[in-house]
Amino acid sequence: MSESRYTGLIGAYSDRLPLAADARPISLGEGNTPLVRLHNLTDSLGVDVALYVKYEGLNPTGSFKDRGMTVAVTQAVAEGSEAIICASTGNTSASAAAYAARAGISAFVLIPDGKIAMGKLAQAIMHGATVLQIRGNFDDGMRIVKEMAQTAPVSLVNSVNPYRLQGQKTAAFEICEALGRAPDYHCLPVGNAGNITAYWMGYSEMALAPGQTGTAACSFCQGDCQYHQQAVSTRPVMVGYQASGSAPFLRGEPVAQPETVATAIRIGAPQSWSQALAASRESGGWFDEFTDDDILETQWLLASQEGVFCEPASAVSVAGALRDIRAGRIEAGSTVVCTLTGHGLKDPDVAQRHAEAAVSTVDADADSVRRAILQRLD
Ligand code: AN7
Repeated sequence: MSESRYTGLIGAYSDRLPLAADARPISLGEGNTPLVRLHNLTDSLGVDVALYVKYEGLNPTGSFKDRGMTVAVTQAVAEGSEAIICASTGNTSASAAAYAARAGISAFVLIPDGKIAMGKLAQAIMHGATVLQIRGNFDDGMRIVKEMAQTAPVSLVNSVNPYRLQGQKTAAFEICEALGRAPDYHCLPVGNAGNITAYWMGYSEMALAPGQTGTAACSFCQGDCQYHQQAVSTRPVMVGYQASGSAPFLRGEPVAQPETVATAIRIGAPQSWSQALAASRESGGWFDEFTDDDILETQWLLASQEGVFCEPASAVSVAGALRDIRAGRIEAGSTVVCTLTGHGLKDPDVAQRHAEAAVSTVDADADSVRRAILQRLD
């Protein structure tokens, strides 16, 4: 008898992933993340838009990278690989390290000097990866690991590995299943541009060709869930947002010295450049950019008004959606999904910038604490 409990993406979507049937799934139960509607933010804007976040920070290592990593590492192990390598701004290295540990193989991760969030480095270390901090940025690291994959016995698990994008496309499946349709707009942060490429692939596979009939395949039910009978016939407009200091898609060319507080997307030469442009063009989408201040303000807004804590890079998707909703570029009545790519706990340093204003020290007696409560509620 097959297991009915959720066992991760490969269990849920084996029919839509290019893995051999006898490949041993390397899984930590990734995927199946919540789609959370942001009522508070849209109510306070007074707009009639159904705004959702796909909370990918709730994956096993705290980011969307786990979706790609389960498939890439499963394939690497099936091919007999005993070591994986990646360059990373942090989340890919955390995920690669965890899945390598799970598989019982080695992980080598190249990270930019001093520019990755503390939580991500802690993960790579705890999962036993060999961490190589290079005197250079992510783009330098990317160049080197591509060469290593040719000249050393290591499998490359950055998103240039097609199995990564295959895994990541499943987030689009889950969104269609949860909504019973594709959203009108999908907003997400763009760094190396793998994820926007993967979502577009997922939505495209989900959509039925014009004139075709059928149902959206729902893998979690036996054909009797409320959404099962609805056909997914459309694809969303894909909107990509970048940090102003690291915005090659806005500049129209690679950025030599990318900078941003959102270190996850501090990337100047995206590897999936042409695929991301194609997704944008085919879907009628666009790119836009945000300053570090805009990004941090939106991160704070999400955490303090919706209870959703994401890392700075992730907040750029909601910053973008809110701006475009306010401007009417995303019109009233739309259904909008933003991907929150990573958990806020990844980068505690950024959060602590708010700590001075939020923490007050009082004496350890009931009167002092009551006074503080009443003062705050006044
Ligand atoms: C939280 O970990 O590239 O456009 O090396 O960690 O698919 O690159 C991270 C990327 C967005 C951008 N949000 O996604 C890495 C890395 C978070 C991220 C992105 C990343 P892509």
